[in-house]
Parts: sequence; structure tokens; C-alpha cells
Amino acid sequence: MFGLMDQFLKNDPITLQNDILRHVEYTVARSRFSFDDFEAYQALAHSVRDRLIERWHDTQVHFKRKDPKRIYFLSLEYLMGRFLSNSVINLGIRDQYADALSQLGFEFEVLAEQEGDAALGNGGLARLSACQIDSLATLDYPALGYGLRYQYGLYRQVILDGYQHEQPYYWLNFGNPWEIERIHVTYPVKFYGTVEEEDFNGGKRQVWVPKETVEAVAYDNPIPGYGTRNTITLRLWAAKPSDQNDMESYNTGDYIDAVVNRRTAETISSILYPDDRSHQGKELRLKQQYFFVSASLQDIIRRFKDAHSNFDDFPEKVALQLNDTHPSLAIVEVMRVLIDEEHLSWSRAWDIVCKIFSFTTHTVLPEGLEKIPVDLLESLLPRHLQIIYDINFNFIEKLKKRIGLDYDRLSRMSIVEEGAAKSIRMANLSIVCSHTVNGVSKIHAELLKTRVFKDFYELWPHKFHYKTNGVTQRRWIVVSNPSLCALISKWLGTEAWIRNLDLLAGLQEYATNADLHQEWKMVRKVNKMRLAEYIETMSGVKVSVDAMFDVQIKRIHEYKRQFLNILGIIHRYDCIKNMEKNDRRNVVPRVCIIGGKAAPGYEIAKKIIKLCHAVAEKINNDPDVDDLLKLVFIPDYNVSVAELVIPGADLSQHISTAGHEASGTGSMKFLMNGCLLLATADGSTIEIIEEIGADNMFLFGAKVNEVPVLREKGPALKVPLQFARVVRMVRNGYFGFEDYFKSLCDSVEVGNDFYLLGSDFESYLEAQAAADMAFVDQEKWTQMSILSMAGSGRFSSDRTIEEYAEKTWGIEPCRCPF
Ligand code: 26M
Repeated sequence: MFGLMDQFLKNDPITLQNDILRHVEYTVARSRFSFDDFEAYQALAHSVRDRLIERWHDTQVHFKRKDPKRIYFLSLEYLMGRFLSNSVINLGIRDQYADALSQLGFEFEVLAEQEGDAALGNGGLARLSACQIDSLATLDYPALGYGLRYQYGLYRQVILDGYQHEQPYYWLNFGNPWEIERIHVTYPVKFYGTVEEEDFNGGKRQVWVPKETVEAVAYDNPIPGYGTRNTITLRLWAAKPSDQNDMESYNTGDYIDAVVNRRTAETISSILYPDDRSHQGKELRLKQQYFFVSASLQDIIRRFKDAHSNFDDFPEKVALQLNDTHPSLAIVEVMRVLIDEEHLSWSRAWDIVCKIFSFTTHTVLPEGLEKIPVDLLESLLPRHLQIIYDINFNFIEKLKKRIGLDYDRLSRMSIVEEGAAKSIRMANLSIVCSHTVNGVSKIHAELLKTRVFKDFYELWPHKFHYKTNGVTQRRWIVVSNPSLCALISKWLGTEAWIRNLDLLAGLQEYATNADLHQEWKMVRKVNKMRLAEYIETMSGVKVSVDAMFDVQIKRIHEYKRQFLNILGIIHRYDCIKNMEKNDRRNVVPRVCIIGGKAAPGYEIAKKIIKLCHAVAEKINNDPDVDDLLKLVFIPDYNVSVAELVIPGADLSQHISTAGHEASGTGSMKFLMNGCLLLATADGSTIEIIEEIGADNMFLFGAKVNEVPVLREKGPALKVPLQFARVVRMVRNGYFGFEDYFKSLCDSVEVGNDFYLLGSDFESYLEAQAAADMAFVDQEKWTQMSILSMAGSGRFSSDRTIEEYAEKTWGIEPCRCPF
């Protein structure tokens, strides 16, 4: 009997081989006697998919039977990267597959490289969603992630003559075996139209008469947990034309036009906005947000109504997490559905809304807060605008009673921003309607309370919390650094750390053990060789693995200060040039590696990329310098590039101007891999210092509280001579492109240097010198490296998710029996 079987699919090498060959023949439709690496990858992926689906079905049935309170994670961005390795590792069948493949004459690693990244997001926020989804599955939480299935992911970065160019990334070109199209899970999403008043129960009510309908189709991506049968869903929505739109044609021309117009529906989910800074008031972006919110909520409400008839139970069964303000229209949509469609009273609907939403913000800067122009909202979602006005009216009335007629404060806190162009402040809406507002690090929460949302904190101190970000060790150690993974398990005598990262602390006692040192250095060297090979293929630059690999990879931003890094490299170059030949022997050789994308419209960020190439050109071709200094830019930085670069890094830089990085998660990935950090006391670094101690890091720069004081000084700020000198070199055309770099140089001149590169420069160079000193003593360096890794336990997304589950969402694990 099928019903009594634990699982249909077996995982012995013979079954796996047969499965792969069957998929070559029938799914990929190639001959099982002749197929290439890509076709082998496709067949392999389908065979893994079958196993995922089996567990996924079991999990969904289990959740349905238990009917626990669920967490719905709403995010417009996910940077999932590749699925293959992560899936087979979480399923616990990587070695079996590797064996099966080798008997077929294929290497697992080689096939894994065939997969393109799922890059449906910009940067930190999007990768955080991906890490958190992995933790939700691993910890058995009844969770479901919702997102958009963009056809064009984050653009491909191509460098021509040192300039960034953006190319469309049509990632679905070769099919996507990791998703399951649910042609029957579709919902109509409506736009535009008018609001009419009609009689209802002896009174009046507002009804929205929309004008356009687009269909949302679900694509499910099964997300397996590690060490559990639980496999949860990441449900991504795609837009399709709807048959509900009127399409009466009177002649051929009308008919053709009508069909052509249908295709505009698909544009809604076609492209990811490639900016990680701000909202630009674009209609398509607003459409995406509402499309996402409406489809997800119809799905959530349908699931609730399947098992419940009274909406008062809704908060006992549903928690909705807003990943930044991008999905915050969900608040308004729940109000609209409950009032207009389910006919609840305003106050009952409001009661429910106030219990179900939690909001996490990922920005520090007030300028980064999302605003939606009222005229846009009025034309696209007229009923929603009314509801926002009503929410705001009630809020302001109550607020007046609390704080009196302090009009400045009232207008700062209002959800509606008055002015020439009226707009809706999405953060204010989210704070007013959520029960909890989370920051992403301790310092971030402090800044939210004292600066960004001070007025709200004073009103509702109980709402404000923080959950320090974390990353998943499954991807960032087990998948990306298998030899370190084996070493850790060997020395700890267990693999339990893969589900409980705190156990890494057990390695502290071996921090000076000579045997561990030797094995550790070996693992690191092999990873560096792999990275050196990649660098040579990508940029043609040969680098020595004996040099210190110094890495800065992240989105390019002024506040992240890649420019400071480059100016430091110019200084190092200048010093080597001006040295006696004999003294050069004392220089610690470095390979400086920079990678990251600039938003297409972000001029200064693009100039930083060009400068990096111009400086690299000069340094890498200077025989005086030789192996003492190399600079390489790694193009098209993404998740899978990170998986290759991080394990091979000796030193990594996290050097944002203090008070600007909400958290930062890259640093955690480096830390877990035994890379030392050169950093400012900003974001999560402050908590990393608490865990591993300042002695094991290279810290520099102004502290959060010093930054405003320094800015205050403006033109009177003292700037070191070396700084003026390196900026002048760029300005005077030492690296060419004088005119092009002028505005970049202007941005750090005295009086104009908002991100304080000048005033931090001296201590930056000191920290760099300290790193050189430490690197000379390889035993000391290795000890620091071990202690970095051993102290990284707190920065697992498992810990973050457990905190959210207990303190914010009020949910419990729901483990599917094996
Ligand atoms: C908004 C509107 C329109 C188009 C795009 C956006 C937008 C998209 C992404 C704005 C911001 C976006 O991301 C911000 C982000 O990635 N923040 C980072 O979040 C990380 C996870 O919490 C933190 O570690 C980083 O410090 C923070 O910069």
C-alpha cells in the first residue's frame, strides 16, 4: 500500500543513477547514451526535485492536519542563488548523488556549476530573506514565503574599458527545474477604476469598481530544511493576462489590439527594480507591490477560510511579516478585504490588523524611507487611498489626545506627507499598524529609537525591538566551504553545529593547537588557490596565494566607502614606489579584491568602479610593484561568486561610515569562514566585537556618536596630508580620466566629505598596518582566524528566526514525522 510507505523514492546509488538517466531520456529528451554537462545537470536537478516534492507534499499535509499558527513572510526580493547543492545537502543525500554521478562519468561539482543564480533581489535585504527561509524550514516552523517571480532578475554586470554596463538577466531561458507551476492556484488582481457609494444595511458603504484585472499564477519553490523532513514553500507570483477584462472586438484591428494589450499584464512581474536605495514614484513599481500583496492575501485568506469561519480567530492562525515597507500595502488590503468583502465593521477589522502585522526595517537613513505619491495611488488604488486617509484620521485624532496640538510633531508623524507633491509615508503606515517594529542590529534599533522614528518610539516604546541579523551556515559553510566543514566536524567530533552554530565555540580550546593550525592553513590555502584560478580566468591577473587576500564585496555605495579602500590602495602603491628597493622586502604582499554592482542610475558609484579599474591597470602593470600589490575587480558579483570568494579571503573590509549600515551580513559569512575583519564600529560589527573581542579584529574610524560632531565641524575638519595627496593623484590624472573623476574627488573635499573618508583615513591606514603586522606572524594570524570562526555562533539566522518566532510572531515548530 502506498499510504504505508515512508517514501516512494529510494536514495541508493543504483536508484539515483536510474532516476538521472530516466530524466535524461524523458524530461530533458536527450538520448541516455549521449548528453552533455548541462543536460546532465538538468536531469540531476529533476531527480532532486522529485525528492523535494515528496517531502514537500508530506509537510503540507502535516501542516494542514495540525493547523498551527503560520508565519507568512512577505518580501519583494529573494537572492536564492543556486538550488542544487543546497538542496541535496539539506536532503542529506549529497554523497549518494556524487557517487551515482561518478559512476556515470560526471562530477557533481562540475554539474553544480551549470546552474544560474536565482537573483530576484538587490543586496543585503534580499539575501537575508533567503537565509531566513532556510532557517524557517530547518527549524520546522509552519512558514510560507511569498515573493514575485521576476522574469528579469538583477541585471548582469559587464565591464567594458572599466565601465559598468547592465545587461538583462533573463534567467528563465533554460527552464527552472526548482519551481512547480500551479496552474490552478491563480487569483485575479484588480487595478484602477472608481469608488462608488451604495446603500447597505440601511446605511451607506464604499465599493471599489475596478477597471483592469490581471491574473496571478503561483510558482512554488520547495525549500528543504536541514536534518528534518520539513520542506516549506516559497511561493512566487507571475502575472498573466486575465479573461475577466472585456475583450469585445468589432473588427480585426480591435481584436489584434486587444490581444496585444493583454501582453502588458505580464510586464507587472517582468522586471526587478535594480535599486537598493529608494523609491522613485514609478507606477509599475506600485503595481508590482499591490499585485504581490493582493495575490498573497487572497491565498492566505483562502487557506484560513478553508478551516475557519470566524475572522476573530484570524490572529490566532496568521502572522504577517513585512520585509521592509515594500509589501506594506498588505495592511491596507487586509482592511479593505475585511470591510468591503467580508463585511466586518471598521473597528473589528482594525482590531485584527493591529494583531497580525510585524514590520522589520532595514534602513538607517530617513531619505531611504519609501514614499508613494498620492496621485499615483489615487488612480491605481482609489479605495486603498481612502482607507489610508481613514487610518490616518483615526491615528491623528488619538494622537492629539495624547500629545496635544504640537503641529510640528503631528505633521512629522502623519502617514500623509503634505506639500506640493502629497505622498504616503509607508514607514509611518507600517509603524502605526504593526504590533512590533524590529531593527536588524542593536545599534540600528538605538538609531531608530533616538533618530529615525524618535516620535513613534516616545509614543509606543513597547513596539520597538531588534533581532540581530544572521546568515545560514548551511549555505555559507556546508555548501560553499566543504573542506572547512569537514574539518570543523572532525575537531568537534560531531555535525551537530550545522543545526546549532553555538557549538562552534567548542573550537576555542584548540585555538593554539599545532595540528589544527596545520590542517586549518591547508584548507585555507586550497580555497585561495581556487580563488586565484578564478581571478586569473576573469581578469587575466596572476596572483600569488602567499599574499594576503584582502576582499571587499558588496553593493557599491558611497556610505560603504569602497572609495576609501581604493584611496588606501593608492597610498600603499605610492609608499612602495617611494621606497628604497631593499625596504620593499618588508612589504607584506597583498591581493586587493573588490566586487559589487552599482545601481544603474547611481553616477558616483559607477565612477568608483571605473576608478578601481584605472588604478588596477596602473598597479598591475608596474614592474616596481610586482607581487607586492595587485588589485582586481571581480565582475558580476552575486551569490555564487560570494560562495567562491569568501572561503578564500584572509581579510575582509566592512568600512561604512559609522551609523550608516543597518546591520551588514557579509561580515558574518567571512567570520564563519575564518576570515579576519577590518571594520568600523557600525551595524552588526559592534556585536561581532562583543563576541570575538576587539583583539581579534582590526578596528578603526569614528564611532557612531562622533560622526555628527565631525560633520558639524565641516570645513574646519582636519584632514591628513596623505589623504590630500592620494586624492590629488586621482584629481590630477595620475590614473587618467581626469575629467571623469573630478566629481568623485569633489565628493571628498574638505567641507564636502559627508562620509568622512578624510577624517577616518589615518586610522584606516593604521588598521591596515596592524593587519600587515599580524599577517607576518602566521601562527598568530591562524589563531585569530580560528577564534573568529569559533565566535561566529551568534550570527546564525537560526538564532534570529528563533527570536522572531518566540518574541514577535508567537509561533511554534510543527515537525513532520519522518
Ligand atoms: C525600494 C523601492 C523601489 C525599489 C527598490 C527598493 C529597495 C530595494 C532593496 C530599497 C532598499 C533595498 O534594500 C535595502 C537593503 O538591502 N538593506 C540592507 O539590509 C540588510 C539586511 O537587513 C542589512 O544587513 C544592510 O545593512 C542593509 O543595508
